[in-house]
Amino acid sequence: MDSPFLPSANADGLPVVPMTDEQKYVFDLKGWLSLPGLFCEDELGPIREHQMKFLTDRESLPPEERDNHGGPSQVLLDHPTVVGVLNEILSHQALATEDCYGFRFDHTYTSHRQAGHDNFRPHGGGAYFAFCGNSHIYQMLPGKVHSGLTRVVWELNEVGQGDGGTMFLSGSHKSAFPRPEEICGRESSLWESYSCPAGSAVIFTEALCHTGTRWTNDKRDRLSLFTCYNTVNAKWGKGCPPAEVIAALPPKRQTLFRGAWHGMTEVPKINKYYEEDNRAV
Ligand SMILES: O=C(O)CCC(=O)C(=O)O
Repeated sequence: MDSPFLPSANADGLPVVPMTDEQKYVFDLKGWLSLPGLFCEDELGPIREHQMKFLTDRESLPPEERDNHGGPSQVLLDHPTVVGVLNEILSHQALATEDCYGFRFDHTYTSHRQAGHDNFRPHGGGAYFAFCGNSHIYQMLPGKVHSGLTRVVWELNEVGQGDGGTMFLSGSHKSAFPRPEEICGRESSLWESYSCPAGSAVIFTEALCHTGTRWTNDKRDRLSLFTCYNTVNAKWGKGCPPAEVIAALPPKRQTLFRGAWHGMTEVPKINKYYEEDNRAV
């Protein structure tokens, strides 16, 4: 299926996979979408190794790999299926070209959790009614949505039913009422989650109420990246990978790290490029 969106290939030249109509409907209805099994075991090995070194022995990595998304983990940034989703729900096509993404990286963190680790702290929801400076927004017109600040969770290990993946109050990105006391605990049946093989992505709008929970699997740790993207002219989280990390990426991937501004006319006055002096802070 051809897509009207640019770019049509990722930084490695792999064709972008457009969202299906079913995925669009589910994402708009629920506020989140799971994309199972995007990377296979052979591909995941070097990524896991890089993540664990980054967490526990950072100095052992060469400087250009000292970032969550450096070295072997850079392919997580613009997997063709994830780009297809971000092109549809986030991209501002006025700033997209075949060589430049229409959205930006915002911030990320890696989380390594063993059995008993608990991150239950529901937050967000109702952000259909938020103003733009909040970034946690959700907008829609018939046939088109805009997800605002958008989180891509990469599950590098398998997540089984009940293991403790991220939980969502599906539909709460559009909820008009405050969340009542009865729906504050983790026992509410309204919480939804997922199980997935290693190498899956789960994408959600930060306009949605969501939370971590207790990781229960004592045979398998949770190893996840929580990477956020935003519109080109907005940034929520502080910071950007070091310049030497970005310099080692292919040019199209570098455009994810350009400064947070829009501009107009021709490059360099319109923000359709990355250079070291056009790097986000
Ligand atoms: O811990 C999790 O599974 C979810 C994390 C979370 O809520 C967040 O990053 O905003």
